[in-house]
Amino acid sequence: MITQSIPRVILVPLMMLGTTAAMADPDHDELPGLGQVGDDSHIDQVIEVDMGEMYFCPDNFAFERGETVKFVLVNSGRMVHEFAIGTEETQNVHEQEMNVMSREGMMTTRVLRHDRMLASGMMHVDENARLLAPDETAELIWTFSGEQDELIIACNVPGHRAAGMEGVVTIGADHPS
Ligand SMILES: [Cu+2]
Repeated sequence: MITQSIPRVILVPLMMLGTTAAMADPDHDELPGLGQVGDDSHIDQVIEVDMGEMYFCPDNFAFERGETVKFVLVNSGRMVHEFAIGTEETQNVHEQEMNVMSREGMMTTRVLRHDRMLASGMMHVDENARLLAPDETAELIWTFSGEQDELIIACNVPGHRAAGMEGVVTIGADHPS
């Protein structure tokens, strides 16, 4: 687990890095029910998602099971925003981590402090999420191969999901392979 995580931290540009404290959590990489990181040579559709205060546009997605989607994420807002794919449970865990980051000064409403995240060990690649500063763009390629029929897209920056920054993913019949 550790040997896998360390190279990812080094290879991925800072703006692509997700943020959780779960590096030591043995269950973290399993992402039960969510699916998996997609192969960029086999993308079924590309969807641009505009993120701002306090919305995702679009915020309602329907995919076939096994479909690979490239999300092009654009933070056109004035605040830091996150795009995280998860279930109610994983989003709640992630929100608690984000609360800690906010409290500890690793991020403000408008700025990501990558140096402080690094220093506290709270920065590594979160495969199913991207955290974007204002005007940042990122990509997330995901294969919706998990068992869940419905997933949640959420921004777990403190207060944002409660203010409406969430979306729904419905997963239907199997995608023809
Ligand atoms: Cu947000």
